[in-house]
Amino acid sequence: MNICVTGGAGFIGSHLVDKLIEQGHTVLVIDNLSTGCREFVNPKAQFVEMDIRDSELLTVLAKFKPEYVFHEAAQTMVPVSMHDPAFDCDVNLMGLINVLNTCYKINVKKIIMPSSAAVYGDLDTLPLTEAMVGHPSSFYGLTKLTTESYLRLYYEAFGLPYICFRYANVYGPRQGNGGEGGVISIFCERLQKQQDITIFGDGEQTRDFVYVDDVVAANLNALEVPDLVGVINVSTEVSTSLNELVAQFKNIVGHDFVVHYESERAGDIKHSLLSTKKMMAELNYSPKINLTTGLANTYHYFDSKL
Ligand code: UD2
Repeated sequence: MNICVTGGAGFIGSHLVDKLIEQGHTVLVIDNLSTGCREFVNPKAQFVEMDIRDSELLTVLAKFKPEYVFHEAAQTMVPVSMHDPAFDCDVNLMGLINVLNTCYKINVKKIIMPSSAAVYGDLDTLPLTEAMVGHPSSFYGLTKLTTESYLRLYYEAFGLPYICFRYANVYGPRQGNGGEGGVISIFCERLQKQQDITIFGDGEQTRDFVYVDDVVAANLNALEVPDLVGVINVSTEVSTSLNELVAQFKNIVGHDFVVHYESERAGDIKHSLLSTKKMMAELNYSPKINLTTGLANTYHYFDSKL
């Protein structure tokens, strides 16, 4: 099949492209390389350097005629959204609308894209299920919640089917170039360089860390269920505090390191744990990689970069 991946030079997008190529698909990557890396783009993929807000997107996709579009290009950083809500909105909503208009004009079968755990905000009842009403505590969470509503309306008003994944905290090789650093990639990079690490807050905040291969597998399964439309968590339903994460790093790293504690970051969620029930029932997928294995793989990837 012809498949377009926006953000295919980025962390998650580039892994997805590799798997799609492995499965024999013809893949077009659209990426403006603002945070993505040209070297991450599979050499067998076609590549167009373009911003998702560019009006020429329609011309490029009309020529390529994708059956499916994976829209991975986004502003992904919670702190960036707090410093510059307008930029976050421009990329994540105006860019989205350009992609959606393009998809329905060229009759794409389905758009598959990420939302985020950030849409839930700090809800008390865990694990978080898709039916819960979110109360985002960051502008990033707000644009992602609004994304879900745009997808629903493009489906109801224009008949464009969609699957929207609420990703938990995704980690793995290739994370951390440009703006896409998460706590695991930041710690890996610093520890590889024998530097200290910093925890924002008391370290008792918890996250649901999901390995990138599991996220990619969930995306691929979405191609197998043509009638499925809606919002689905992609997570492990395993809760890990940052202090526990540091303890796991101590087992892997092989040298002593210093942990500094600083004040909490604006917009941060305290606890994030996402139910896997719907993913298992409707996508027929459950995560395969636990944190110990995923962390070791990721740490050794950063090792090989030095
Ligand atoms: C992640 C996603 C975001 C969104 C959100 C949903 C990443 C990079 N971002 O944001 O896109 O989906 O989840 O809830 O995956 N921290 C430290 N020290 C550091 C860096 C971070 O203590 O050097 C803390 C940070 O304050 C937070 C936790 O680690 O409490 C996780 O931070 P993150 O930036 O990895 O991810 P998060 O949860 O803000």
